[in-house]
Amino acid sequence: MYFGKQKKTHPSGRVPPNQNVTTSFPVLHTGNVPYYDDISKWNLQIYGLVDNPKLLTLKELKEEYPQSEQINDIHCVTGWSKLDACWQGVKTVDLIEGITVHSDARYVILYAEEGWTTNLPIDDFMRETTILAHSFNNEPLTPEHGFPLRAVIPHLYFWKSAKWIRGIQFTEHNHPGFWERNGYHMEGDPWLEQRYSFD
Ligand SMILES: Nc1nc2c(c(=O)[nH]1)N[C@H]1C(S)=C(S)[C@@H](COP(=O)(O)O)O[C@H]1N2
Ligand SMILES: [Mo]
Repeated sequence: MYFGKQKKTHPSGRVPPNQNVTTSFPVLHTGNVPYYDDISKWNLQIYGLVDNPKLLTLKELKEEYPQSEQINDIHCVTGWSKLDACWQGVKTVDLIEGITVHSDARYVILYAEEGWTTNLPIDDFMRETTILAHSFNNEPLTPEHGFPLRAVIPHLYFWKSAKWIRGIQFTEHNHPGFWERNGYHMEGDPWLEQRYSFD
């Protein structure tokens, strides 16, 4: 007989263990919500182990890349899940078209405003479902939810989904980001409950 901790599961099968579905959209982050005087000065830097690093403006991202919609479920490590979140933006598979990533690149570091970072394996970043979103429900992201651009990596806990993203670095080695240095998991698969690195 098994006397271990009982896992709470959701009848739909869509919700990872020990998560509760919310219909609201909680705001969660450390640090300040950035304010932009002149959004034309904003840019996204793509660099590291690539042949051709890029510096993209918001206008370029919206006008020169295929625009996609992704409807997905998001799961925060603190226990809330939100089903059918609807994002518009550029999928990472489309973003990377025309960029040659070196074969020794195995990880991606996402940089946000105020030096916040998170890290993940390149395969997770490059999944078909990963999107850099500028809009939610067809409206520009609100400042609290990441305006002007955030990552959405739905199959990992939501802390990997950097709001206010400014940089994407391809690296050979894994560098723990902000929450990862504070005990969160290097990978963060909600179905495996990879919440903390000492699990
Ligand atoms: N730049 C930045 N991005 C971040 C965070 C942060 O502290 N800074 N927190 C993460 C965490 S823990 C969560 S749960 C989600 C929350 O996104 P939301 O506020 O849009 O719900 O953002 C993630 N992205
Ligand atoms: Mo979170």
